Amino acid sequence: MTKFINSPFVKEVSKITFRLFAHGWDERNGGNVSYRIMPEELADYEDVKKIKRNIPIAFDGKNLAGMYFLVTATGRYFKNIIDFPERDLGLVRIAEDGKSVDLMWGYNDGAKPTSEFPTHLMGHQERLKHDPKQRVVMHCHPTNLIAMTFTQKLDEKELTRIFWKMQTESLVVFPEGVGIIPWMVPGTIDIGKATASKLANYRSVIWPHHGIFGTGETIDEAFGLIETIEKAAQIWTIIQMQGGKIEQTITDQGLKDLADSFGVTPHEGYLN
Ligand code: 2HA
Ligand code: ZN
Repeated sequence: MTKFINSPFVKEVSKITFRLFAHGWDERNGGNVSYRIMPEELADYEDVKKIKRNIPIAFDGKNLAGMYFLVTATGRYFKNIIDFPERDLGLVRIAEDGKSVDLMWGYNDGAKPTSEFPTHLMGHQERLKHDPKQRVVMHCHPTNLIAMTFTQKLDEKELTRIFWKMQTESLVVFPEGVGIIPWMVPGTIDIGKATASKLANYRSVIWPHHGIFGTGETIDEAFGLIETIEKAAQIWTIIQMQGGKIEQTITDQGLKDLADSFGVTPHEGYLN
């Protein structure tokens, strides 16, 4: 029997939150991560068997009852989680009635799940319909991407096409494109619903003037998706700094050839 603090799950989330901070994408308490853990993966950990506390949540998670999530705490700094995982992370199980979670491990100074937990749960619920292996929802504040939400039209097709043309890798990593919601107040059920509705068609959703949500089967996949979108936004930003004049770019035919070669299907209607 081992302690959950030594599990690969706690290590992975501790490391990725520090890396998100180190990128400058999670200032102060910005950002949140939730990671679905399978009950059988918890069998060997002696300290996750008893309910430590019950915490009400502002969302009806009945459809997710019994599921376990390792979740960053509200108000905590991503730079600190790596040093205080048992304080700033919690392993929670969605209670039977869906209106609360049972704390099984962590949050040891009285913390609670992220303010964006309803959005995370709605996001998991939606993505699970499309991918039964869905496990991670990740939110952060990537700098160049946020800047582009001021200067570019908030149009999914237009922004996706810019990102696809900024680097060859983009189309391969997010052939479905990027979803965008209007600016909304964070931490609400409404922003959760809007985000989840976009996750029906996209694995990433941009929150204008705020940040991005990325999803995936693994921490690496969710992070890699966000990283690739932010890299495209960074290249776009540097192009503007170099004067903004485009001498040549990847053509639509080039992107179609790329998609064929990598066996991915670009979002219908996004290429001419
Ligand atoms: O967790 O980033 O959107 C703090 C936030 C809220
Ligand atoms: Zn945020």
